[in-house]
Amino acid sequence: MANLDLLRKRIAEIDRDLAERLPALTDPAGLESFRVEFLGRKGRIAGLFKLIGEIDPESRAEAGSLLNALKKKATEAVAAREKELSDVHLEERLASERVDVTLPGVYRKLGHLHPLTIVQREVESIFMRMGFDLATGPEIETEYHNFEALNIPADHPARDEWDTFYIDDTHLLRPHTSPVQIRVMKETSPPVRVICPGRCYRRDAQDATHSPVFHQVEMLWVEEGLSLTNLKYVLEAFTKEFFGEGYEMRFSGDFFPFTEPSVQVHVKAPGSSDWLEIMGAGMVDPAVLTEVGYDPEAVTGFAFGLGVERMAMLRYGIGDIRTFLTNDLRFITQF
Ligand code: FA5
Repeated sequence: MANLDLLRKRIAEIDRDLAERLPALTDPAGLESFRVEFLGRKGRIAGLFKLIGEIDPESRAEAGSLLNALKKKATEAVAAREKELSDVHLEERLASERVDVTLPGVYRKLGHLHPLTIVQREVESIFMRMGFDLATGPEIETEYHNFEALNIPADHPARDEWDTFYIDDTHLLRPHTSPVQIRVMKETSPPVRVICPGRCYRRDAQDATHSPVFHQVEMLWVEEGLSLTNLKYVLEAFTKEFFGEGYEMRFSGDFFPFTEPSVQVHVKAPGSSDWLEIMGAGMVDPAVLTEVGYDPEAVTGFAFGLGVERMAMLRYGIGDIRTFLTNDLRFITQF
């Protein structure tokens, strides 16, 4: 036969267990089995409620209120511990996932243009501001555009220098951008004012100023009444704008089958004693104008073929053309 004293004893036990065991629980699963043990339908507190029927009738009301108080206290204690655990968990997560927004970000270094691209684009933009159009032609060129149309027949000694890498019997990697002149003139009637940038290939042995693969920018201007004086003016205006003050330019006679007269242009950097050849140029040969269907009595023209690598060497003070091609980051990141 249960009595109130016995019940009080059991309640005190549960009270003690609550006080001792609850704070030791650290994970949600442990807390849940604790809850089931004490507050579940078959739990220890429910078991005490079952005893009420065995208690003296006059003490049952008191027993009921004692047990209700216990149940309330246990429910609140479990809920409080549950909240504590989730707070601790949250703090741990916050600590481990902490982001210091004041740290510098992780960023990918942006690349930049190759010095040859920078130079080529600058040459283009100078001439485009002077009213020139841009034109391009194929790197695999026909013998006709590369030689015959440029007044270089099969037996002409000038072929030796420009006979390069043949793809088949009639196609070769172009050794200069001059064939683009032919393509442009065949498609348009005068006046013509174009620049034609592009890659060229030669049998040249590699040295400090020669590379078997290099870049040229071709310039062509055909109109009524143009003379060598106009060519000289254009070249002087261009080199002055490209290099700025202090650079010197020198013209000397040369020979190209497709220009008459022909000149070569050298430039010297300030403080340097070395002249570097940057281009071949001249008045377009009447034979070339005739070949493309122009009337050499009505129009005259001039052209040049400019070496992009040489321009970059002069501009940046680079002594060896090979540095453009070696992909050495110590060099390339300086631009
Ligand atoms: C020519 O290629 C002519 N087509 C230029 C021309 C065009 C003359 C229009 C008249 C009218 P040349 O072979 O000199 O000419 O080459 C011109 C420029 O290209 C040279 O001054 C040089 O700056 C550059 N060049 C030539 N060969 C190489 C090479 N192997 N490596 C680097 N640059 C080169």
